Amino acid sequence: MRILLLKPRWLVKDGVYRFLTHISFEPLHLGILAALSEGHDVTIVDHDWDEIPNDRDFDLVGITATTFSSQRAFDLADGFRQKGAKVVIGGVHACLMPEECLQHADAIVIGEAEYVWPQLLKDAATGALKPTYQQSQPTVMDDVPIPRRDLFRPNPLVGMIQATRGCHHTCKFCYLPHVPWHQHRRRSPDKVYEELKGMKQSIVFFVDDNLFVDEDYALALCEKIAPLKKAWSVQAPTTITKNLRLLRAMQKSGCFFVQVGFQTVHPDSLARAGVVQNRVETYREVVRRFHQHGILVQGFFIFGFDNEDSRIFPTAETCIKQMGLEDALLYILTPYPGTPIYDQLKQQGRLLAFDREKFGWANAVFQPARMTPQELERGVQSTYENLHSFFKWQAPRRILNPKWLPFFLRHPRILWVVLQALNRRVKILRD
Ligand code: B12
Ligand code: SF4
Repeated sequence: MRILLLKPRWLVKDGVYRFLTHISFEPLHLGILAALSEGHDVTIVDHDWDEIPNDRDFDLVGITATTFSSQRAFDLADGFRQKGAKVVIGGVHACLMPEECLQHADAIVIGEAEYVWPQLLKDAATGALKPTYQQSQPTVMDDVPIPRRDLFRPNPLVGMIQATRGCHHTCKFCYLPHVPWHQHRRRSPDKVYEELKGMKQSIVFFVDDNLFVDEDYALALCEKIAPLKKAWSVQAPTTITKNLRLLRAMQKSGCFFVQVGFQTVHPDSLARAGVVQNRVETYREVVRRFHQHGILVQGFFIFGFDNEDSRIFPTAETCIKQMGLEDALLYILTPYPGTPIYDQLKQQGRLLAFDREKFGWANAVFQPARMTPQELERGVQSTYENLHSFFKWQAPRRILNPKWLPFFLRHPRILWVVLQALNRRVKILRD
């Protein structure tokens, strides 16, 4: 069969990530599906960077959908079905809203795909597609094939890789704790080493939900990959900074940058969000310990919890400035179907009807308890602007610091991305 695997556009104009035009994130999910499609003619298209191949015919089109890209996924699915292709939708949105996805697809895959995709292909080839496919058990990580990176557009700067899936935390805004495949699963360090060795990029980003659930595993992984001398980055929880041995191993193996989900600077918000692993009073120390080990830190912060009024913005700004971070990404709480926060807001009649493009954590899609939606958006926008100039003035000191200058000189393209980030303009407010 001629198969098209398609990722709809993610990046939005003036969005938080728009400045990352020099990093084309590799669509790992599509690369994995391609690796499981032996014997078929497979094309991968990432609409953030590639054109939709409307001039070609395909027998089967597989589309990955997140909540915020779901409308674009449906439009593409409808178009391909009109042209006669069979369409399969998978990805996080297919597991959160299967019925909705089925209205635009001949079949959907709920959750992980490793064990059902080969059967789905056989069914498609014989005209016997079933509407729904779902694995009876979570994927064993050593069964995940190496993604077909040869089908990705050339991406010399940053490669993506996954060592683990799942997370043991229960943040109330996250869908992961509520799906059957949430438990933490690990690939053997040997397999990760082999995949990493085959990647041509010298900088890699681990896309794991939470690589550090088992700190002994994380330590073993760092020790295994250290000889490859890759520079790597990952999302990391605040809790690992208690483990100095692990931090040292991360440093020695090339970790240069972590994104940390501090989530909020307000203890009441942490409690409401179910983020039991964070303590506001430790934030400065958390950043300091990463820095001690040569690791740069970007913080994630969410605004809009029910205890917050507009005083949260100056409080957060002051706290974030004192933390010593290199950068911060600010998000507006976004209730995704399948999360307790969504259920609560729905029950209270506080969900506002908005198109799916607004579900990218940059718009108020619900009625906040102590602010208007506009106050919430304006507050995040102005905090962004204030912090942006703060980080911009701090950056030269960091870049020229003897701890990090050699790294930037070795990786001038990363320096270029940092400079782009410093010039980014984030637009939260609605047009
Ligand atoms: C890397 C990443 C990013 C990167 C880039 C991603 C990219 N363009 O490729 C960046 C940093 C840019 C990013 C940004 C955002 N992200 Co993000 N990101 C991820 C992350 C960590 C990894 C994605 C990945 O590669 N996974 C590895 C693959 C192999 O796993 P998978 O996608 O689950 O695929 C499996 C199955 O789902 C299935 N499958 C998937 N697609 C398909 C398609 C078909 C046809 C089939 C059959 C099966 C199938 O098969 C795969 C193998 O089993 C995920 C979390 C995660 N660990 O998945 C979040 C995640 C996708 N991001 C999310 C969000 C919300 C965002 C942001 C909106 C904000 C934020 N909070 O970060 C922004 C949006 C950007 C924008 N609009 O400007 C959410 C989406 C939730 C939702 N309901 O839609 C996730 C799930 C995180 C979470 N826990 O909530 N992100
Ligand atoms: S730590 Fe991250 S992945 Fe784990 S439940 Fe919380 S938000 Fe989800």
